[in-house]
Amino acid sequence: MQIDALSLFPAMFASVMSASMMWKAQDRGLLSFRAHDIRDYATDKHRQVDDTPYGGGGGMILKPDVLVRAIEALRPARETPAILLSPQGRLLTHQVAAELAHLPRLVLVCGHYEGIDERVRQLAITDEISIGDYVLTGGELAALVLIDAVVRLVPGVLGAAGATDRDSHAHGLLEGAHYTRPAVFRGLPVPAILTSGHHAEVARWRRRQALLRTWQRRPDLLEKAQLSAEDREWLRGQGHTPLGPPDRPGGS
Ligand code: 4GY
Repeated sequence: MQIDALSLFPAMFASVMSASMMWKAQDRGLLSFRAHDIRDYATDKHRQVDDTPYGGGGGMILKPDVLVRAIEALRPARETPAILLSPQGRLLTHQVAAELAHLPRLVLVCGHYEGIDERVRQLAITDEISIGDYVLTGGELAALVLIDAVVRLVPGVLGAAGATDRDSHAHGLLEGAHYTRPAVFRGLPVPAILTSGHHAEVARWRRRQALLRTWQRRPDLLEKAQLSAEDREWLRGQGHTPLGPPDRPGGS
């Protein structure tokens, strides 16, 4: 996968992209990443990238000529999405990340200051994504969040042990608790079932922990999750009143 980011502060990408899994993905040849300076696409002698807004009001707006030229230079193929990171975009979820992880190439556009000229959206942006309902000073941190969420889903990036199908949200439930040695820590024991060696019982316990945690912390997710008859039966036994969708064939 090739990812190109456009930013006025391309140095913001360096530390995140040269650590941990993002580094390994590049080292293994699974990801090619480059951050580009929007200012390199300015043509006047002052290399001006922003200007005051028509109609007044404060702040600066990224100039459309510079930004459209930059996006077009990085996006020779019409199939490559040019994604603007903004609070006005569709919310980034596991499903959105999984959809993007299939694509061979992404161009990420990071605004700064008050925003971008609307005509950039009309002419050169194909998708707009938000990482949450809050406002950042620029799109760079949002782009890094998107890159991390997408790249870890690219086959081979996490290696054999890093199965992403067990992730929180992959099946619409939160993950349950995890434990490692020691067996007792400051008086707190590891649940006995995990050291019992009964794999089917462990799997059932984990499923129930995930159901319980999702019910307690994110009941909205439980409403949408695909639950088996056994899941619903068990939740009812815990006092949960089932309001979610009816059982679906193949739900596990
Ligand atoms: N939230 N999700 C976000 C953001 C900053 C002004 C446009 C967000 O994705 N991006 O807050 N971005 C703004 C700053 C220009 C981007």
